[in-house]
Amino acid sequence: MSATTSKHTASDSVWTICYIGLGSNLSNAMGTPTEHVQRAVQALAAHPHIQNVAASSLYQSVPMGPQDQPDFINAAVRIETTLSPIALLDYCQLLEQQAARVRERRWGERSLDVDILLYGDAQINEPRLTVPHSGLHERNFVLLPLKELGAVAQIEGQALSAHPLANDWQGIKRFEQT
Ligand code: ROI
Repeated sequence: MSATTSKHTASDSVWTICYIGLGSNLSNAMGTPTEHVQRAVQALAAHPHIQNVAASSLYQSVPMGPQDQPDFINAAVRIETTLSPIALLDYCQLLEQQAARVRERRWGERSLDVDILLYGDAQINEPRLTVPHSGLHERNFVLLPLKELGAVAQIEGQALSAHPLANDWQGIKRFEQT
């Protein structure tokens, strides 16, 4: 988005750079995994308090957790927002509901996960929200799209770009639409 079409105005409060993780491995009446993820990116960009949205490629990854479920479609999104962390979380959870998310088994299939991975350099430990996201450092399906977006962060004391899992392509590939 160019400066002239940016939603930023001088009277706005601070725009914080955030990274959001998206994942889906379940089709339902609302769409396929790819559609769930792409619709979430569009809905983030449409929010009046979110601007300059950049999405990574789509990735196809083997499930972490029970193996008797379909591969996931994963992506990460870089946004700038004036929303507070909890207001952003509320919006992420609304997007999950709009994808008709139902909780089946633990670590099982889901139509859409929308997770706040990083919120500026904030460290948040609240009942509803942990940032940086607690699983971030052990998931290459999160770290690879984050690295593609040029995210700069310390993950468990190590630069994201140098993190072994952020360079590990085992079980994950870029998703090519057919
Ligand atoms: N596995 C993969 N590959 N991608 C995900 O997004 C994902 N999300 C989850 C669990 C069930 C832990 N496994 C995943 O929530």
